[in-house]
Amino acid sequence: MEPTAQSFRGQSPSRKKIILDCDPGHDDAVALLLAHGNPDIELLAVTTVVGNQTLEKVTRNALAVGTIAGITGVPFAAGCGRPLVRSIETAPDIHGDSGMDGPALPESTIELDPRHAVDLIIETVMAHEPGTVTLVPTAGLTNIAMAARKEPRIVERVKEVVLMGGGYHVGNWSAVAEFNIIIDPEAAHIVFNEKWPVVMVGLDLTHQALATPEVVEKIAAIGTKPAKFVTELMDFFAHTYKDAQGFDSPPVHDPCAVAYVIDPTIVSTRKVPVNIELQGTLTLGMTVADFRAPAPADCHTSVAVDLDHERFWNLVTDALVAIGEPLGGEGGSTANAADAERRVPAHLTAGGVK
Ligand code: PIR
Ligand code: CA
Repeated sequence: MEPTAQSFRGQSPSRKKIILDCDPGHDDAVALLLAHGNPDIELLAVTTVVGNQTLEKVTRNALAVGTIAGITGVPFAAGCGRPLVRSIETAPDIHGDSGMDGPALPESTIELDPRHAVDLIIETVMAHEPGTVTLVPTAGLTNIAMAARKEPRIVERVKEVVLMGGGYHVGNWSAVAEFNIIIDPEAAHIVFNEKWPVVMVGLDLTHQALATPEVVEKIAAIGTKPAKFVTELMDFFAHTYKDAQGFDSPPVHDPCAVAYVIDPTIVSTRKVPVNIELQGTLTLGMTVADFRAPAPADCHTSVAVDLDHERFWNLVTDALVAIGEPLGGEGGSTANAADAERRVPAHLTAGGVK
């Protein structure tokens, strides 16, 4: 079995293989840095989808984070530029006009893979042994739903889907709905109703992952450029989260899903049926979780409940220490920005998805 890609630590059969499907996004950036810097994760691919900002912007941001972290040999591909049914809804009040406002972003030295993210996800899952690839979506579920529909065999082949989204008692985009679910509820309905194991790392859990001043100080003390980049991200995120949602410290949602994959003892879960509300007038996009005992024998969904805050942030700081100072990485792609411009996949520029 030949992995299609490897991250900077080389191959190891014991590492957990993941595909990160994201919309960077301040917290997506931290998720990507954690996935790259942690020795127990093998990052097979990074895919992007419209969400916090347009597909074009979040893709640029993903490449910039990959460049800062020195990621080489991992394909980055752009996916869907709009949700399945609804019109595009972005989150500039939280993530700014660029989708990742705050730090200055470098020109990317990573060349975007020409494949559509949906095809890259399918090809990557099908190229690995059954039960070895975990999907980690940290954005709307459009790409994942499309992949399941285009190649249904991935559903039994994927090890599990560990997604950041939803909330069994909390909403952030309506009284009862979370952003990643409500921006494409039909896609979420598809993903939650396929019979693969789904772990919902929702707001109930991620609102415990606060970047407190002590956490940010610890990150700043690392003193490297990627660590400084994270403190600048957190500074912007703290201000918008205070203004828009009244939080004293911002919740850093997306790396919680990666942390669960690395060490499930950091995130406790409960097995409960979850479905997505598509009809409600007040409750569209709600992740309806049924906590009545006992859970049915065929229950394939679980929800994240409690976070070990200290061990979670230790994973993040350890990953940043492991990454060190890279910007662009060594021995990686030599593509310059003008080359990258010429090689932008057609689906990223065509059809009004900007
Ligand atoms: C965070 C997000 C969107 C809106 C708000 N208010 C806060 C993004 C994050 O990137 C995360 O994946 C998820 N969506 C949290 O709702
Ligand atoms: Ca996200």
